[in-house]
Amino acid sequence: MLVKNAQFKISAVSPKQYPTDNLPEIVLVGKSNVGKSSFINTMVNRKKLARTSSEPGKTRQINFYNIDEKFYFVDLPGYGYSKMSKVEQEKVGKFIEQYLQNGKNIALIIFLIDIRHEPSANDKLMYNYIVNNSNLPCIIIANKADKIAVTKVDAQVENLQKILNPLKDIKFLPFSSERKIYIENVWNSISNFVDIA
Ligand SMILES: Nc1nc2c(ncn2[C@@H]2O[C@H](COP(=O)(O)OP(=O)(O)OP(=O)(O)O)[C@@H](O)[C@H]2O)c(=O)[nH]1
Ligand SMILES: [Mg+2]
Repeated sequence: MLVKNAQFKISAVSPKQYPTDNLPEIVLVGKSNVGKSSFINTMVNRKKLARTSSEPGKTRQINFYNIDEKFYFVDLPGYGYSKMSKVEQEKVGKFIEQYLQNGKNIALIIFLIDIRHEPSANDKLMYNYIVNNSNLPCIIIANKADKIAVTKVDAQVENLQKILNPLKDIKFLPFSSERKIYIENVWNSISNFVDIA
């Protein structure tokens, strides 16, 4: 898919500020620094639509991006950034929880993990919440695939799938914002859940 018009809509800190136009929402969930904001930029082919940083904890609010008036990409703050103050971590945790529990327009959760590492304890908690408790549709992206050899990508994705997902039928896909590869695969997978045509 070729995005024509991606626009920042609002940075929300409370449900009152979420958009009210009822467009479907595709939300990025994952630990801090895993590449959620970069993922949005890569998918819409814009360098700086969503703000990114090599320092974890860049995204502190819930940012909504209107994509061709068809859906929102929703950029959540990441969890598990240990250098963030306890108060700030709790605030971020509350934003995430409120959004996911509120989300009547959530059409798809894109859950990002790092292809190189075994999912963290927080990743496992989040995965469990999404898959077993929330009933929200979900796909898993194993990000930063450029960091391992191309020949090992498929095996590593399978490995992560075995760790997180032994019983469920959930799509796992590799991705790399650095190398801008696997983008079409991800759009195809998204199109199974959201009308993006
Ligand atoms: N090598 C590589 N680096 C990536 C990739 N995606 C993101 N990064 C880098 O990882 C760092 C964090 O990226 P962000 O997109 O800001 O991560 P985030 O998940 O939005 O982080 P928070 O906003 O803190 O939750 C940046 O330095 C990115 O350039 C990728 O696919 N490959
Ligand atoms: Mg971010």
